[in-house]
Amino acid sequence: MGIKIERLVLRHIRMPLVHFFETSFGRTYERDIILVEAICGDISGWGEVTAGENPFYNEEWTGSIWPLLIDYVGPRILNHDLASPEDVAPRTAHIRGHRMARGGVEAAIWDLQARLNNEPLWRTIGGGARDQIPCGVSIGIQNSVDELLAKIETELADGYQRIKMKIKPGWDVDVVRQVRTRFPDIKLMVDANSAYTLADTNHLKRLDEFYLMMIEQPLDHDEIIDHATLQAALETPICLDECIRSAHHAEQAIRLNACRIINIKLGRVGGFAEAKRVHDICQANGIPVWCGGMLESGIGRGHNIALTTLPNFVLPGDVSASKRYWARDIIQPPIEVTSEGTIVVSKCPGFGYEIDGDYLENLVVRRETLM
Ligand code: OSB
Ligand code: MG
Repeated sequence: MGIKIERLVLRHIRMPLVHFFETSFGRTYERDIILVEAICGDISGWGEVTAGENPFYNEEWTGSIWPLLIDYVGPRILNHDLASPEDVAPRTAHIRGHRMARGGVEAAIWDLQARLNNEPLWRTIGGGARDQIPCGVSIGIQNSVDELLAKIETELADGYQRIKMKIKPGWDVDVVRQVRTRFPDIKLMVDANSAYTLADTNHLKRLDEFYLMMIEQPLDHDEIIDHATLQAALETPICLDECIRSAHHAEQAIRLNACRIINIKLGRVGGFAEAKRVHDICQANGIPVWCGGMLESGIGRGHNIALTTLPNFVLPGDVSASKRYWARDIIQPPIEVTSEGTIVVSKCPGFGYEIDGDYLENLVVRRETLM
């Protein structure tokens, strides 16, 4: 039972965050998100492009997504007979990079397939290993250590199972020490978003005394080999994020011992088909994975929940409640976290939540229908 995409509706929406989010590469106050609605007959599937507002996490940004989808991805996907959503990625594989743009369309078509099958997305992608997913939070760089400590306190009170804090040169060892002193027993990790080089090896070794679960992406965004050198010098496990854009990268990083954990992001690897391949390679090699976040709206968040039901997502991910990001989310009901720090996986068709269509339309800054 194949699918033919008759229309792709692109919406660029703008949503203010309830609190700014700061990483080593900058601060975000407001999200500019591109949503993809893939239409077949009277059924719509929804996807979210997870690129940021600037090309600082990777090379993609909201501004690159729009022309890429209109000029390259749309024409290669529309009105073709697709035997399954697995056929979407190969049709755009000769486009270099731009995995988030391609992945947003791919995810929309998986969601469409799930809705055509009248089943939850997690079933369509072959997940379903758990009916609740373990959740952590990613806490940005704050204006003061006191603010960071207060935020951690609030997140722990809400039940979250692990705390990730962002670090950068000047906001690292001393801040982590204060967090560890105050919270000696929590599951704690750090994420550097590529802010260091091998010249910082001795400095990064000082983090070993804090028995962190992992240090995420300390070195350059496309540098697997230096991570292997650093991992050999550190006790703390390295987790790769930015470096892993494909299953092939995962295989190379594992072969070189460049990391002991991998963060899988749907957009970064170009969609569900590649995310599953990364998952499978990690599983076969005893490398645990968790689902990363890109400050998604409820649509991308719903996709992340489905992804996290694959068996090797054994560590708490950066998939957390809607209210941590948005005064009002674009889905109904908003995503909530239990007092045990889990999200109960929806059994509704598709990604499991309703689009709040009226509210969504209020947020649209531009729209384009491709057919
Ligand atoms: O490196 O994981 C990251 C947000 C934007 C860009 C990169 C990252 C992040 C996060 C936020 O850590 C995770 C989330 O809460 O969505
Ligand atoms: Mg990261």
